[in-house]
Amino acid sequence: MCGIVGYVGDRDATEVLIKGLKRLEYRGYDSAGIALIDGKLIVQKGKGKVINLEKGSKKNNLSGKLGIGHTRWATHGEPNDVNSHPHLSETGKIAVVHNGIIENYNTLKKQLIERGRTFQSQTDTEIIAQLIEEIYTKSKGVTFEQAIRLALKQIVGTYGLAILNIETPDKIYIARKGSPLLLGVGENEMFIASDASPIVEYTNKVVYLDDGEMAIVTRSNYEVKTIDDSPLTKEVHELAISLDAIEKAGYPHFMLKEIFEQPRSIADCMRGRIDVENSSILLGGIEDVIDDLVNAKRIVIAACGTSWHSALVGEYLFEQLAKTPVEVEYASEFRYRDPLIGKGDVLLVISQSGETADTLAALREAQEKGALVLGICNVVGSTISRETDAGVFTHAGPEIGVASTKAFTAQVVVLIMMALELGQRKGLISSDEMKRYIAELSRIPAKVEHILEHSDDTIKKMASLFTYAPNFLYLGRSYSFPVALEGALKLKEISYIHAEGYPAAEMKHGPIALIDEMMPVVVIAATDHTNDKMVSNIEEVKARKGRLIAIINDENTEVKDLADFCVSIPNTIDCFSPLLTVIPLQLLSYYIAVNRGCNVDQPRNLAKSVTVE
Ligand code: UD2
Ligand code: GLU
Ligand code: MG
Repeated sequence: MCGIVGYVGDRDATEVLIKGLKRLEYRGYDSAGIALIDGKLIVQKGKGKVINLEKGSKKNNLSGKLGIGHTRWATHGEPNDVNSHPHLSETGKIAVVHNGIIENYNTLKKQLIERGRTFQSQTDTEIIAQLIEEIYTKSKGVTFEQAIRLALKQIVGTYGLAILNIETPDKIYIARKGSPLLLGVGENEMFIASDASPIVEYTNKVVYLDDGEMAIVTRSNYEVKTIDDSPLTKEVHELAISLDAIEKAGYPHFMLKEIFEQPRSIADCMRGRIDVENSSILLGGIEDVIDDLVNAKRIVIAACGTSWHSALVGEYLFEQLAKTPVEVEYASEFRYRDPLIGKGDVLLVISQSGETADTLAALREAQEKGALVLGICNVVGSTISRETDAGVFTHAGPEIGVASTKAFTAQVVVLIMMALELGQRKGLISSDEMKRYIAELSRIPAKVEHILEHSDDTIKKMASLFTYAPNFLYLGRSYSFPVALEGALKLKEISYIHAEGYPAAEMKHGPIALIDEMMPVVVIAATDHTNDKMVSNIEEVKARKGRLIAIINDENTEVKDLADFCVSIPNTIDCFSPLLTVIPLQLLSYYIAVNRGCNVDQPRNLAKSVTVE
C-alpha cells in the first residue's frame, strides 16, 4: 500500500534510498526501513518518519552500494519497529520489502511454523522471506531465483517485492502482482521504485513491470521474465512528467486518483475475507466476538461525517440481512446525552483515520457502560482500532484527499460483509442466497470500473452546466437515501455549493418549496424496489421545472425519459447499490469544484482527521 525503492550502482545507496523514501512520503506511511549489502546484510528500520531512519543510519555509519528501502502503511500487524520492513528470513540471509497483502499468509505461516521456523513479526510479509528460504535451503538443486518463483506460486494476494540475498550480493530481485513497480535504467546503475518519484532526478529511462513479471537487476543489466520463467523484452519508456504529476499518478488531484482507485481498494477490502468458491465470508477481526454480535439485542453505530453516512447504510444492511435492530448516532451527540447503552448492546464506531475525537469519546463512553465496542477503521494501529474490543480494517490504502471517497466505499463493503456473516450465522440467509450475494459482491470492483470508464465524460459535461448553481438537492429512497446525503456532503465540502440530501418522499414535506428552474435535483433511482415511487417524485420535480439529473440503472427506461441528464450504471442487488451510485456523485462534485477553481484536495476550513471535539 505504500512505497518501495531500490538501488545498485556506484553511489552511496543509503543516500539514494533515504532520499527516495522522502519522495514517497506524500503517500502517508507509518514506518520506514532499508537493507543494504556491504559484505554483510545490514538492516535499519523503525516506526515513524524517514527522518528518524536517516538519523539512525547516519549514527550507525551505514554504507553500501546496493540496497532496498520501504515506507510501510500497515495492513497486517500494528505499526511498530518489529513489523517495519525489510523483513528477514530466519538465518538473516534474505531481506524482503513488500507492498500489498498476502491473502493466504496465515496458512503458509502455520505450515512454516510446523516445519520449525520461528517468526519475529505479525506481518504477512515475513512469510515471503521465510518461504523463499525454506524452499531454497530444503530443495536440492534449486537456485535462489527458482526458489523465489516457487514461493510466488504459493502466494495468493498482491505484491510489489524487492528481495536481497547475501549469497548474491550484486543482485536485486523484484516481482510484481497488483502493486506497481518500475525499474529506472541508468549508466552503470539501476533504480527500483513503486512509482517514478524517487528516481526522476537520476534517470528518465524506465521499464514498467506488469503483473506476473519479475526481474533480476544488477548495476549494468536487468533481466525481465514472467514468474513462469519465460524471458521478456520490455519497452524502455521516457519519463516526461513533473514530480507533482507522478505523485498523483498522473491525476491532477489526489481526490480524483482516489476515486479512480476504488475498483482496487474495494477488492483489497474483500481480499482474503470473501470466498467465492465456497460462498462464505470470514472476518477474522470479529471472529472472537461473533457470538456476542449474533446475540446482541441491538447495534448502535456512532460516527461523524462521511462515516456517519456509511453507518446509515449499515443500519439498512443489518436490519434487512441480519434482523438486528440498529440505531445510528452522531458520535458527538451520543457522547453528551448520557445514552442508554450497556451490557448486551454493541456499539460499532466507524472512522477512516481511527483518530476522530468525538468517535473516540463515544467509544469510551459505551465501554464504560459495559457495551461491546467494535470498530471499522482504515488506519492500522490508530487509537480507535486499539481501544475497541475488536473490529475490521478497511484496507483501502492511504487516503490523502480531504473529502473521503475510497474510504466510504470500503466502509460500506465491510458493513456488507458483516451483515452477511451475521445474517448467515443467524440462519436468515439460505445458502443459495449467500451464493448470489457473494458472487455479486465479487463483481462489484468490475462494475465500479465500468462506471468510471463510461460515465466520466458525461459527468464532466454535466458539471460544466451546473458549475454556478447556487443550490443542489439530492434525493434517494432506501439504500439511496444515505447516498443522497453523501453526494450532498461531497459537493458542500469541495465546491462550497449549498446542497441538501433528503429521503425522496420527504421532499413533499418542505424542500419542494425550493424547487424552480434554477434548482438542480439529483435523484438516485438505481434500486429496483423503490423505482415506481421515485418516478412519482421525479414527476413532482419536473412539474415545478426543476432540472433533473438522474442516476439510474441500465434497465430503468422510465426515469431516463423524464430526466434532463442521466448517468446509467450497471444493475446490482439493491443492498449493494451504494457502492455504485455514489461513484457518479463523487465525480460530479469533483468536476464542479475544479470548474469553480476550488482547492479540491484541501478544501477551506476542513482537516483530514478531526482530532478536536
Ligand atoms: C488480521 C490481522 C492479520 C492476521 C489475520 C489472521 C492486522 C491488522 N490484521 O487480519 O495480521 O493476523 O488477522 O487471520 O494485524 N481491530 C479492532 N478495531 C478496529 C479494527 C480492527 O480491534 O477498529 C482488531 C481486530 O479485532 C483484529 C485486528 O484488529 O484483532 C485486525 O483486524 P483485521 O480486520 O485486519 O483482521 P483480519 O483477520 O483481516
Ligand atoms: N502487508 C504488508 C504489511 O502490513 C505491507 C504493507 C504496505 O504495503 O506497506 O506490512
Ligand atoms: Mg433502526
